[in-house]
Amino acid sequence: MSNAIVDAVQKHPAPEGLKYTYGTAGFRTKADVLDSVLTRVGLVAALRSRSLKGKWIGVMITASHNPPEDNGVKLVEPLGNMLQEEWEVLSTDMANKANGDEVLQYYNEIASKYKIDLDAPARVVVARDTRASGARLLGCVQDGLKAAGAEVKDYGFLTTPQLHYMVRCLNTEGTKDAYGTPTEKGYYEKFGAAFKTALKGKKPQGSLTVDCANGVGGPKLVELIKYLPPKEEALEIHVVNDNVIKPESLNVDCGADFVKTNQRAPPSSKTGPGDRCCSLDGDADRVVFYFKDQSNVFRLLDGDRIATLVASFLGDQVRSAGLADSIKIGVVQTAYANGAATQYVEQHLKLKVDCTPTGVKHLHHAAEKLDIGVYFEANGHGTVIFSPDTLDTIAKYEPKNPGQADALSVLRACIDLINQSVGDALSDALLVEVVLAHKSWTTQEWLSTYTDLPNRLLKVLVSDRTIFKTTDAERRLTSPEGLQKQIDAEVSKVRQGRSFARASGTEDAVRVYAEAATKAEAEDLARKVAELVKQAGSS
Ligand code: G16
Repeated sequence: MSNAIVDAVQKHPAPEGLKYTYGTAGFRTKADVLDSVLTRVGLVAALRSRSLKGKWIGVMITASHNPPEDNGVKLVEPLGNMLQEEWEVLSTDMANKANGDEVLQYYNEIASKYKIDLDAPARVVVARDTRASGARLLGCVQDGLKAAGAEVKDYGFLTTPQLHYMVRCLNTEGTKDAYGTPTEKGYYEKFGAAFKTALKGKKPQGSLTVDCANGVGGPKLVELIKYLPPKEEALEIHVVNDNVIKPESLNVDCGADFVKTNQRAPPSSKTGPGDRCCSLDGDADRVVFYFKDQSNVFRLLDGDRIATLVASFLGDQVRSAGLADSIKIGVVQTAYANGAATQYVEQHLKLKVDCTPTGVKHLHHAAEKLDIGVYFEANGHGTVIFSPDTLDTIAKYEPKNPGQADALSVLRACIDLINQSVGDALSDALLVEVVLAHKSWTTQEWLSTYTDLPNRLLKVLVSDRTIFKTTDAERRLTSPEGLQKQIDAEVSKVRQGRSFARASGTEDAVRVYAEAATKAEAEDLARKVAELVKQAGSS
């Protein structure tokens, strides 16, 4: 095995002078400098599986919302969670070893540090999105996995959440926690059936137009539709921007990131006033909704809105089922959550809000501490997780009257409809449809629950983004020195102002967020903070 590892690593030499980091969502950068990283990730995946006695570990090759020329890779833990932080550090170190001998030495060091039996079985599941570089990078991972002697299941093209689902299913198969059948068909059947049950005969108003960012979500949604109840009885879905034959169109002028960042519909959109639309991102783990109002003004219903809608609905069902005393719901957000959304959850829904740094892993961990944890990033990334005790309570509860029985059956169907291994744009979109159908709400009614504070998100290019260090769930900078004070001074000049800057973990840029009482003030604040960041980043 030792020679095989050295050979595999030498086959994909690391470019000189580059430093790789396992960031917000794994390794992510230009695809043409990733070969060496992918081979080493194969080795780490095999080690991680062996450290967990041969449990299946996932490897997803994707750069999600990034431009077509980027790619990336992330590792998935046995229950579909993001990789443990300790192993992120090991992955970073492994990616930066100079050559085959150093990699082999480090591989053996990890094995001895974690008492890993290198002869034990290693099992790894791989999948990829539709990027042109995906096939080549898959070959690089395969070389690493083969050298490490791992058993490999290659699912071909999947959305990121489908891969998480497969990993969880494979590891729970035949146990009391069995999550589903580990096949694509199994995924569609599970979510399709849950959607039908959760609707309880209610028909969503109008149709839903889904912009698939020209990514893998397109063909997968087309497949999922075959397993949903017929459109005459339930939901009519129009699939747009599903061109995966032209990978250079991925995320270009469409998709969840475009819509959220630019606060407008994809230029190709042909929908009319009141038409309900949503956009997925390149690997279908994020979704945002939107529509044009009667005055043709674009209205965004982002991750914050999905969280408030879902939390209020689940709260209603828990109360109606008679379980309010035993089950508490909480919401987890990041600093990007609109101030008005946070206020609405705390003051109107009367639920607890936690704030964590950006990155699903942080939100997921915080949500795991709650009975029902609703977590969404404003960019549309999120899901709901139910604690084991809560699942047990809901499964065993005997309803006392027909009203309780109804609510309980909706609640149980929602548990199946929500992909609890990770945020899943397809499952989240269906959940939103269920809630709107039950409430008989249009998007306008959903929007009118509260008024967002005007906000602006900017991307600033600097020479070294690593000098931007934060604290307090990324809401304050500790470095470069003095910058936070300057930001505070700008914030104090506008009404209801709030702004922060943080280095992106997926792109080579610093992100600046600002909100204020008016659009003009929010835009001005964002511009000023971006200028301060630019200056600090160039000195
Ligand atoms: C990834 C992460 C998200 C994060 C986003 C942007 O999303 O999974 O948690 O919000 O990147 O992160 P950053 O601001 O650090 O670049 P995706 O959909 O691209 O995988």
